[in-house]
Amino acid sequence: MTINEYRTAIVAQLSEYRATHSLNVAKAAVQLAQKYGADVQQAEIAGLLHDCTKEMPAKEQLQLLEQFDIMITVAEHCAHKLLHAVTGPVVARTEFGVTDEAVLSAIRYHTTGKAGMTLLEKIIYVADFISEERTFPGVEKLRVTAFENLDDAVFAGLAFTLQDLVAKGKPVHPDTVAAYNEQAFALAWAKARAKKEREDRV
Ligand code: DGI
Ligand code: FE
Ligand code: FE
Repeated sequence: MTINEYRTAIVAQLSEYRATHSLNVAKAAVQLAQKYGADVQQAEIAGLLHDCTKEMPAKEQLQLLEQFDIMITVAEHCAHKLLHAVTGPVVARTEFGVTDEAVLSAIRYHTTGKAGMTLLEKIIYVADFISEERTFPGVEKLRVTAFENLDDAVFAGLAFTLQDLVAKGKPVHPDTVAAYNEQAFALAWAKARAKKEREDRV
């Protein structure tokens, strides 16, 4: 399928709100890909398709996963909002004919993130946050950060999600925790080393 065909199919398949969101995420993903030297076409396709199963009823998504022998964990069982990231790549592959594993993986981890994200995965994770129609407090600052330092934007997104989930007493997916800790430990480690170097100098 061409990019235009993906776009038409997504607009036909999703509600007006979700289609607009998908077009906006694709647009932000393209801009981020240009800024950070990622493949623009992969970014656009992943952006367009990232929420392709978001409006499929949970029951149908669970059936689809059973049909394809895909295991989910207690986290997805307890939070059905997480299912669309697991079923998204299945539908992207079977209905949209996407075979590019990098694109499929960006769809797979767009909701939780994970430790060791690729550039494309980071771009889709951040594009989903800064998408034009988003209005949450702090989105303007995140839009600026996204084009200054992608890792900082990923970290801010993860921290925002964590705070929101914890405030509501909801379970946090282990991939979200791992993604957050990867950067949190790296920052803490860098700080500890800098402190030691300062101390060693005197
Ligand atoms: O699909 P979108 O609305 O565009 O955005 P998304 O795929 O990031 O989904 C966001 C929803 O998923 C939001 O309601 C928070 C929820 N979510 C994200 N990470 C986690 C999570 N829910 C749980 N329980 N645990 C997580 O780690
Ligand atoms: Fe999503
Ligand atoms: Fe989304």
